[in-house]
Amino acid sequence: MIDRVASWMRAAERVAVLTGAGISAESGVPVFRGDAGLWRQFRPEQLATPDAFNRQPELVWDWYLWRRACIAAVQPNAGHLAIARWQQQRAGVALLTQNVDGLHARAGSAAALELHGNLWRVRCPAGCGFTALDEATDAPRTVLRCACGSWLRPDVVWFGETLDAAAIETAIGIVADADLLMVIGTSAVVYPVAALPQIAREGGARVVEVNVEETPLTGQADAVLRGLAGDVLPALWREP
Ligand code: BV8
Repeated sequence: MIDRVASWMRAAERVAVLTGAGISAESGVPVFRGDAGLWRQFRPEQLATPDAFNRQPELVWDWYLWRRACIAAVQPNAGHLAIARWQQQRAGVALLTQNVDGLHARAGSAAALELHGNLWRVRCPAGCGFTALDEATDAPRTVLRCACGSWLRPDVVWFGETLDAAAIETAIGIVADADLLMVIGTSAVVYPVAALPQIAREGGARVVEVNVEETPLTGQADAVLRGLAGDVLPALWREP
């Protein structure tokens, strides 16, 4: 199946790549719906919400600063690096990610459409326009309030919040126009991103799932590569 998908990649003019938390798992970044250590008593749906932030901004910031420290301590893995190589070595590869960890950029991917934002960026929710992109270091951000007095927030899309309209429109255009969609390391349950593979299929694309376990997408995929992204992805493309 690897060889068949590799031949699809070579033949495809436009390849869309959609990643989720699973591509960062081998770097050591806890996935969402697994056993995420000290945060296991919380579900992301409880903390990654505007309501949680409005009620307990310190708790939500503790979670994001903990995640920042986890991410700052790790490196991109072979899966991230393989995708960056695809983008460097051939034309027509568009990268969409649900991840907010910034690891695709650190792996050398020039353009990753970050559909759920980026936890290294903060913004003022009170509309004063302040925003800042912090260095991916383990030095915790200490300024959590805006000069205008409001709490700053991580510039990510929380549950119950709509995605940036331009970003999701761009993503829909990319997958609708793709010949091949690679869906890597996502449980395919979070909408509206989880609707993208169906849009790709309706546009005539082949859909390939790379995952260590079955997901709601598995039955709809044209090919399933069951394995670690860090093992599977490098095998899919050899420099011509
Ligand atoms: C929206 C940013 C309009 C924050 C995230 C009821 C009320 C309100 C909303 C809803 C509702 N019902 C449904 C919704 C919509 C909701 C939703 O889909 N909920 C789900 C849980 C049912 N969506 C939203 O709210 C979205 N907005 O719809 O607005 C609206 C408004 C109001 C009401 C209705 C609609 C906003 C969604 C964005 C939320 N923000 N993150 C942050 O990260 O801090 S989502 C979060 O989950 C991350 O972005 C993450 O990327 C994303 C998806 O998770 P995955 O990436 O798939 O990660 P997961 O751990 O789940 O899976 C990892 C996979 O990798 C697994 O399959 C595993 O097997 C695999 N894997 C592991 N290791 C490897 C591997 N694969 C390969 N190799 C490996 N080594």
